[in-house]
Amino acid sequence: MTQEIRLQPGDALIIVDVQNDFCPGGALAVPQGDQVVPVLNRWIEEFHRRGLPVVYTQDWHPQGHCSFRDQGGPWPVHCVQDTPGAAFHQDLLVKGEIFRKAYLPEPDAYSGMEARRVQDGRLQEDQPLPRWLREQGVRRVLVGGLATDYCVRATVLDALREGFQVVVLRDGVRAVDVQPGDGERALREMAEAGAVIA
Ligand code: VGL
Ligand code: ZN
Repeated sequence: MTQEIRLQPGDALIIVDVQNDFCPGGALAVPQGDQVVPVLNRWIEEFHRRGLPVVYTQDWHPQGHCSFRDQGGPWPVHCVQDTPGAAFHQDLLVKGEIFRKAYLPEPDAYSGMEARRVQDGRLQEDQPLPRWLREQGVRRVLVGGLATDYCVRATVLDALREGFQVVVLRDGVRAVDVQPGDGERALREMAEAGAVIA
């Protein structure tokens, strides 16, 4: 089901993992991952115009992270802390709070709801994203970014469990599709869990 979205007070925008390693040329490239950037930039500007919060998550792994193949994990080395691969795509408008996840050697964390706020360059263990959102009076989150079938999916399902209303920005997400159809299946799963696919 697709629906038109009217922004209102209590809305926040979550930009999930729009990082170089998830874009074409990156270590774990999502096909057409960079195509979310212009779409999300329009949403970011609209949120700023309305004075609504925009937050960004980053996959932020130490070297030797448990999700890497050389450690027995499923993924190539990607999004290593303070490397160009972990940086945001250069065309993404970055103006808002940054939250980082999976920053310890283990476990892995796909969900942005497990991310912690970065303040003055330092990660604040006691500021998980859901708490910060509640403190801002956020009731509904709009979610876009990478990848539909991993971190977007996990972020959306967790946000619903945390009690937020969730809208997935369909044009603003792309899937890894390790198996063909993973992205479409993830969208269906998110819709069945209560997310609006816009
Ligand atoms: C992600 C695979 C590994 C994601 C992160 O951001 O979707 N996918 N780490
Ligand atoms: Zn990762």
